[in-house]
Amino acid sequence: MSSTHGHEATCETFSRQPRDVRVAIVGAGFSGLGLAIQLKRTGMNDFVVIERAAEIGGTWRDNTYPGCACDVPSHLYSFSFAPNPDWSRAYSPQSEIQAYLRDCAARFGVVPHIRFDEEVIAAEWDSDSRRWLIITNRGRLTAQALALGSGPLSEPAVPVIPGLDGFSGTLFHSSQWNHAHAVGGERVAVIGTGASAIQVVPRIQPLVERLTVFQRTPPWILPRHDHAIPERRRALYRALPLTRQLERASIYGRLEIGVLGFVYRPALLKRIEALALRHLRVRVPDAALRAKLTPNYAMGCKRILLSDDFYPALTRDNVEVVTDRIREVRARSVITEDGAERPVDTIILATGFHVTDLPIAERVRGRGGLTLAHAWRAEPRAYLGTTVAGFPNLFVMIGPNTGLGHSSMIYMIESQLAYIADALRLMERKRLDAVEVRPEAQAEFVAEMRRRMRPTVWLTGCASWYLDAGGRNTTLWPGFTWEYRWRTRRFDPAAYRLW
Ligand code: N01
Repeated sequence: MSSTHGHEATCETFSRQPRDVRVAIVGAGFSGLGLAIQLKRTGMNDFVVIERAAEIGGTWRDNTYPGCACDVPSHLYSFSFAPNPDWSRAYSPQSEIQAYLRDCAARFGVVPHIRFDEEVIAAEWDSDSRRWLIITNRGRLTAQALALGSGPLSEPAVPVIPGLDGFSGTLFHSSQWNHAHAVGGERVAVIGTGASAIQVVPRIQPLVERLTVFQRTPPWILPRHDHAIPERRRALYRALPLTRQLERASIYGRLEIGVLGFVYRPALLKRIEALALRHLRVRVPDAALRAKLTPNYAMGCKRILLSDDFYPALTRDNVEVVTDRIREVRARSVITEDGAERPVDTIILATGFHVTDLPIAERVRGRGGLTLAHAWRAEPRAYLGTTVAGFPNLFVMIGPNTGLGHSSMIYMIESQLAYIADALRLMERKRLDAVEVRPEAQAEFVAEMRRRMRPTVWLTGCASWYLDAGGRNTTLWPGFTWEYRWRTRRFDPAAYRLW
């Protein structure tokens, strides 16, 4: 394993922290904090959360770009065990979600367990001691179980564009917004038209001199209908919690209907396509611009986006939508395949994340020293998206095939929390050192995922970050979320080697 840097300098701090714990959790975002809270609620205190940043929140800490907000209604995009009657809007802004997470961490007493500014450099399963040996930039610790809560949206994907390195203006990724730099009055390029870009563009358009949006694939966009939640309604939620629960249940039910179209009958989405096309027609009167923005693939194949202000922003005089491929970036301009050169002062990469090639997988070694990245070189695989053959006592939060395109990831995360906590309880009860999913149980699950993926809209021919390098959808859960909840309600020892 690689050596740590800065180890001596931080030895004193490190010596005050536990060297051996029952559970080490990587990341203090929704899933890592959720697991910490779950452990705390079930009376388990012997755990640490290793967080490389100085603050909690994961993707909701990192993404501070103008307009950043959730595209799932917040009454569902929150922990069921920590309801918040005070969400200010139907779709909460980033700052409110991060404040919510901070509040949850404090309320459930998990903050003292978090080791901030500490990054996992390597983690290796030691078969002799039957523990994970974890090396961080601050030293080393051992743990019986390792839970990866580092998430699929933590590593920005930087596109490979010739000359990008030599750009002499300002360049940053949407998830690393440069707040020290004001884009007002500048010529700005936004590369990408995904969930992040469509939130950024309407916010910066009124400020900049010229905005060039480089679009590779037009997204399907539906109206968002965001609105403030009036104080009297919030007061009702506070006074009568049942009303808030009903609101949550109704959002859940409404979104879950989408599964019928995404998974079972993609043809059903045709009706929704008509709504999206109408939205486009109403918002974009110019036929040439509309043609550029009209998707040529089945709706739902890529994530459906929600926005009321993206299309109107694109119709403004200072905005140009460019669909020609980018050929190269020069010191102060972007050149497209047709040879056109557009001068720019700032380039914003709204180009997404490393989702199916998680960098943390390079750092985790299971039995026999095999890295998770190596085990996943053909495709990411995990039983119930959570446990991996060859990696005892490893739990992957938001692992392969647990993602959603239609509803709240917090629901899936909570399903995993119950499963992991139950596994840990069983280990305690039966005095087990380790649990490791049987390869055949994992293979059966993977085969099931592949089979169930076949009729879905996600495999109808578009390129998307749902797909891995081999074109398989190893990202999404191909079914109703309540089925996943049911299957993870209890740890199932029959699928595991226990020792
Ligand atoms: O990233 P994306 P994102 N040249 O991968 C384009 C979540 N999220 O940051 O479609 C030119 O969706 C790429 O083009 P194409 C949510 O789960 C949630 O926007 O691949 N363009 C695409 O347009 C979301 O899905 C919220 O052809 C290039 C864009 O960049 C996920 O985060 C809010 C390119 C990337 O879109 C990621 O969203 C925001 C290149 N070389 C985000 N490479 C919520 O509200 C890529 N692109 C919960």
